[in-house]
Amino acid sequence: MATEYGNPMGSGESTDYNHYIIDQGWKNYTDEDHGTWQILYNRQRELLKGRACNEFMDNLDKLGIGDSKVPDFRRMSETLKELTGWEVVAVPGLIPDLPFFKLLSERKFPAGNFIRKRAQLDYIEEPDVFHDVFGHVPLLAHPVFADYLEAYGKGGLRAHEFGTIKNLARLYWFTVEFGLINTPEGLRICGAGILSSSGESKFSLEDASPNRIAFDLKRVMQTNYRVDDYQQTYFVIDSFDQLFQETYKDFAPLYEELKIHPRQLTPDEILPEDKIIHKGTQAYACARDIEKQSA
Ligand code: HBI
Ligand code: FE
Repeated sequence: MATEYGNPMGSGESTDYNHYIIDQGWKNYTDEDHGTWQILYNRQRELLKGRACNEFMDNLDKLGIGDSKVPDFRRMSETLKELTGWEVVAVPGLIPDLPFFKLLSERKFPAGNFIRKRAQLDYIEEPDVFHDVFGHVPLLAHPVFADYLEAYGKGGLRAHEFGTIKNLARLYWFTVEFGLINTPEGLRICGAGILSSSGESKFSLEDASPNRIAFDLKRVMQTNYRVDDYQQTYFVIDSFDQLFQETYKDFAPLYEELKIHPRQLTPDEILPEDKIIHKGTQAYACARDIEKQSA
């Protein structure tokens, strides 16, 4: 569909991307599907005690996201709408950047409606309903995070005009997907990619291998990430307020600067100006690279 990118935002017209939205088809989930949800839910719920930020755990219950069945988007959205005005809409999997941003800018969170098979409990290539709902939806009930994600969607439409989607995508990756947060009780997880992964829930907080570095907007926008394995660097925010404050501004000057002085940092790089919380050994990443070479 070539028309997807044919009508850039900012031209004054708005494109209707609602055709990406499908019916969740809740009745089509099989007993095995609900069972898969149950296994994943119970495993993460246990693992995330003392690891996930409190805002995540509290909102999971508040939204009625429970262990017994794949949540019904319509019912979940009723509660979510009352809390922050967000709703969850079903999509068939990954959708192109522009419709993704457009939906976020309208406080509609696109969630995959399918659930992974039993053979892929620990790794999937496209975001499924467990990642999208268990991982992402609870924080949409947090007022400040809710505003942040809407602003991100609007920012995405602008980044498209500037040709800086890659920079902005890194912000999403290192916060919404793989972010950590500093709390009075210590480091906690807030990123959905970690919250929905049993292995990375432990790895991100406890393993000596990855770097843990204080969040810095420009730095994050210059940092390449891995999509095929655990992250080599995690960025730590101090609060959702900080995240919102630092990102709720016009990125145009920053984009200009990034264009004039382009810099791409490798996933494990450390800079002299970084505020390091933990300097990683990178032992895990090194071992995995050797494994992959000899495979
Ligand atoms: N589509 N369904 C879905 N979920 C995502 O997280 C997603 C997407 N399309 C694009 C995208 N993410 C990213 O490339 C943006 O963050 C840039
Ligand atoms: Fe995600």
